[in-house]
Amino acid sequence: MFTDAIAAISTPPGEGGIGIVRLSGKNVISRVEEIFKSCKEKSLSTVPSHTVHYGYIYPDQKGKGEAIDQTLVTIMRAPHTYTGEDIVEISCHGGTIPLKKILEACLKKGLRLAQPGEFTKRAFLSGRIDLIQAEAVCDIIRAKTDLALSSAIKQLQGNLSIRINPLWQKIFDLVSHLEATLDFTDEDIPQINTGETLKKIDYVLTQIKDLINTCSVGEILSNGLKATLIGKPNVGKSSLLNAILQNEQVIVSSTPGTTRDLIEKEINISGLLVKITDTAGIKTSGQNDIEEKSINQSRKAISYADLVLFVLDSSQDLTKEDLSIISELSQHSLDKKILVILNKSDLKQKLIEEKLKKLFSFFPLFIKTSAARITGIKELQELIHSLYIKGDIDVGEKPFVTNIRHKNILQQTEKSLKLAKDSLTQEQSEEFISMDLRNALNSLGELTGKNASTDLLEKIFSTFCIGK
Ligand SMILES: Nc1nc2c(ncn2[C@@H]2O[C@H](COP(=O)(O)OP(=O)(O)OP(=O)(O)O)[C@@H](O)[C@H]2O)c(=O)[nH]1
Ligand SMILES: [Mg+2]
Repeated sequence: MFTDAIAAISTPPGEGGIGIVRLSGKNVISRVEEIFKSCKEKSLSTVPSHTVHYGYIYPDQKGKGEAIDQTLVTIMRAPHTYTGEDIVEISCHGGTIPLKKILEACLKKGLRLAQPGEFTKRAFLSGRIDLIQAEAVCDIIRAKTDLALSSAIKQLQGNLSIRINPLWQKIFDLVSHLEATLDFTDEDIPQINTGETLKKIDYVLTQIKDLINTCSVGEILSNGLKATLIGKPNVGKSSLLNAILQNEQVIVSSTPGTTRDLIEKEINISGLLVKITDTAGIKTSGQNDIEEKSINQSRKAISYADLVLFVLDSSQDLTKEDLSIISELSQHSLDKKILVILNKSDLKQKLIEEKLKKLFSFFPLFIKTSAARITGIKELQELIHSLYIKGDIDVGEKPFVTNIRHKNILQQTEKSLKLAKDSLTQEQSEEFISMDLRNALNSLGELTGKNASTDLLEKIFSTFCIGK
């Protein structure tokens, strides 16, 4: 455990109803006692744990000079605290000056200013939470939607760790057995059974693959769904975006080629963060340099998207531009979801949905809209939501891998396990099998933090805010 004590302002800068200075570590209660005058004449050193006390904080010593602020002081004694150490939280009025002065008073009593994420780092180092849970704290703070929050809180409650820990244990048992047979050749340790060992490795591999498969959805949960509006000029892409956003944020005009740069807007569709990019209408070729560049940009935007919203003007027959986009999209039909929007449904219709479906069998979904009359927009949003929420994202207890560090480690573990499996089936020396399994074990240990290096911890916690 640490021998020093830390302090920081835990609430965000600016004005607020209340502000909190948080302290953790050795002797924090007795140090606050020196500057806190309880209105009920209580001594903080003897009050029970997890109790709140009303009184005044002074700059140097209680009762000496002018009080800084009227406060509520919460006392939490080790070990049942966030950091596992004694914690004091001073709630004062939420202004920059009272918070700053209370923090200064604490620092004068020998506390040190906490580094970013240091409270959570102490929680991790004291074994209160593992590294996956520590990272979830950051995800909770940064969650942009209900779904992101729901996934992060489950991660904090340990739903991913519960899946990882038994896998780590299984590999650990295999490695221990293998290394024992290698180290103590004279003793009576039974040789490993190839069939059984393969079975065990396969089991862990399947579990790891299952988790890796959740990464793409996990990415959508944490960073949002990337949707791109694609179509030839003038079909109403920008008008559709405005209709979805419910205001005129993007320029619309009857002149084809209005949109030139990519425009990204965020919208929260029932808890799902959707980042919609409006693009320049794609023509078979641009007439000038700027048009050519805009068209190329649009093509690139297709490759970034999770979901392509392909817009057609249903009041016109298909043109060669539509057909060329369709042929381009057909190459993405396996790696992306594609939704065909038949816009301008308020005008006399030339495109018949049924005929189109036959023509382009790879398009899974069609929807009719009128950006001008704002019809079909709600249905479009519901369709996007149901495509992911009822489709890929089952918001049950199943964990999603939302963190790129976790994804990389799981892929690394998968690689090592496959190598171990190969070594085993090729009847290579047990040293090789043991080495591959140990690599897998170390990777998983890095994931939960069992064997995370100081550098790694530094890297992770430095992205946290101060006071967390
Ligand atoms: N009647 C009708 N007109 C529409 C509809 N949606 C868009 N428009 C009109 O179609 C024209 C083109 O709309 P935009 O939203 O600028 O089309 P775009 O696809 O973004 O065009 P570019 O940016 O040039 O590629 C404008 O005059 C819109 O008012 C619709 O649903 N019905
Ligand atoms: Mg436009």
